[in-house]
This record gives sequence, structure tokens and C-alpha cells, in this order.
Amino acid sequence: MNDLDHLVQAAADEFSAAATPADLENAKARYLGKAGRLTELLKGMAALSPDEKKTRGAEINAAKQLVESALNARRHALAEAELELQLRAEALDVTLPGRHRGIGGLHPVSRTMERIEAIFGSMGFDVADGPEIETDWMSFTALNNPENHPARSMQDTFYVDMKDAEGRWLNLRPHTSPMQVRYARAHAARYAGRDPMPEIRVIAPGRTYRVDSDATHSPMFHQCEGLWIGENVSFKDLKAVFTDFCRTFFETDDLQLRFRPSYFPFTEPSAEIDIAFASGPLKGRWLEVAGSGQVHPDVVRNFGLDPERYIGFAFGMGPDRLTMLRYGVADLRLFFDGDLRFLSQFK
Ligand code: 2NM
Repeated sequence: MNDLDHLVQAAADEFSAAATPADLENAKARYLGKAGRLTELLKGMAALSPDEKKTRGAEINAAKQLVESALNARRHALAEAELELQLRAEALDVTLPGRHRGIGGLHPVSRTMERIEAIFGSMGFDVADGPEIETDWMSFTALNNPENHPARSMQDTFYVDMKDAEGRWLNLRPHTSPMQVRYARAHAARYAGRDPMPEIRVIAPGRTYRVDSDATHSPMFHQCEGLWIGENVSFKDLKAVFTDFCRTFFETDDLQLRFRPSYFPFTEPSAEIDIAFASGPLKGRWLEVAGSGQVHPDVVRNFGLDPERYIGFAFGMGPDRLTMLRYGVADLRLFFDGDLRFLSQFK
């Protein structure tokens, strides 16, 4: 091997030994840089004769080409290796299941509301909703609530520190009855020319508010009230409708209903509706599920109807409590704390 062969071999060895592009560029400088070994050799040619220059120049250039191709080969190899590493680091296993946001679920109380709406809907009841901020007349007066009734007090009802356009104080509705009143009045006005008026059959589900807070009472709670008014609607219809509802809602015919005499200002006579299951964890215990009664003649009059002609019943129940019964939940507040550990169990 002559000196040039040695030089080419040494350069190729150093290039191979370079582990990074930076190492490689340093090695390159030692051969091809300004003060590199090949560059020095080329400079040294100045002292040679023209003939020697020709042969020596050709030899040096051949060697230089070999060094350059060794350099490029190593550059390419290092780039390939780097790409390979990067690809491996960023490798995706396309067979893994995707990461997705969990599909949410309806709130358990919303599920109850939807069940109630579906069941009464199948019995021909319309579903109505409307304002949660009401006037005294809508929340109390129209419903035959005396002026001095404690339900009107600030201890029981949330008042809004604001009056409506007619200067009337506003409250957060303490029940959904105002919606029944609105619906019945609109119905009466709409069918004023029809004789007889088509029956009113409606439920009003929604949020309601009372000053009350413990394990079984929340200041915001839900209600669903029902109303059926016609020329010949009686307590036996109420019994039939509500028995059917309970059997469908609780998915069993194995339950008893009891209508226990009670009092509400807007109904006369009035009854609490209790149910008892024939089996299961609550077997044999009477559970209050609704209030009900024949709509008071004064209330029918406030609907814009003649109480001598139109009669019917109303009932009101608490979807929150029905949800507690259906799922065996002991503390009402769990429904409104928004804790996913509780809520996600209902998905
Ligand atoms: C109840 C119990 C009994 C009721 C009455 C009315 C209306 F608007 F017709 F007067 N709606 N809902 C009613 C009757 C509500 O809840 C315990």
C-alpha cells in the first residue's frame, strides 16, 4: 500500500467509527478541511515538476474521490440509522383499541322523567313545560291557596327580588301546578267555541324550588304533576291511570296501591297515593309516591272553565323520590352533587 492507500483506509476507518453526524463532520475536517490531510497533500504539489504534478495530481484526486464517497456512504448510513430509531420511537400499534371519551349517560332523574313522560304519553297525556319563575297568582292564588297560607311565606318559598312588567313580585315555582294552570287556560281559550271542549290530559314535569335542605329534601327538586279534565272524569279514572303508571314504572304487577285521605288546597277530596311491593327489599312497606285529588271547583274556574260542567283530577309526584326507590339510593343529595363516581353508575 502506498501513502495514499493508507490515507484512504484511515479516513474510511475514522468515518466508520463516527457514531453521530457531528463526529463524522469532525472526521471529514481532518481529511478534507482547510488543514486536512488531503488538502495539505494538494498544497504540497506546488513544489513538484509539471510531469510529477500530472501523475501525483491524478493519484491524489482519485484518493480524494474515494474519501468523499466513503464520507457520503457513512452520512447516508447515519441518516438511515437515525430515521430508523425515530420510526421505532414513534411506532403506532394500529391494532390497539382507540382512546375515546366515554359516552356519557343520562342523569338518573332525567331517566325517570323520560320514563314518566313515555308512560303517560302512551296513555294520551300531553307533556308541557314552561317558566320556573312565576307570579303569586300562578303559584298560589289560582290554586286556591289562601292569602295567609304558610306555603307563601319566605320560610317556604324562594322569592325573586324583582317584579314583572305588571309590578307583581316573582317567586321560584314551588310546584309545577302553575304550568297546569297555564296549559288549562290556554286549552280553554283555544277551544272556547267547541262544545264539548276536548278533554285536557297533560303532565307537567320539571324543576321546582322550596326552602328545604336535608338528606331527603333539596332546595331544587323535581316534580311531575298530571291533570285530566273532562265532562265525566272521575276518581276511578285516577285510580286506573295511576295503578297502570306504577305497574309500568316499577315493572311489576305485584304491587298494591292505597289512596289515603289527605288535604290539598287545590283538590277536594284529596288523597295521598301509597304503594307496597309484594316482593323485593321494600316488600310490604307502604311508600308514599304521590298526592292527588279531584280538582277544586275554584281551581277549575281559574282554568277558565265552568266547574258545573268540567271536572277531573290532578296528581303530583316527586321524580327524585321515585328514582331513589327505583335504584335504592338513600341520600337525595347524591343526585345533585355532580360526583361522577356516583353518576357514572347509571350509564
Ligand atoms: C299534588 C297533589 C294534588 C295538582 C293540582 C293541580 C292543578 F293545577 F290542577 F290544580 N296540579 N297538580 C296536585 C294535586 C298536585 O301534588 C302533590
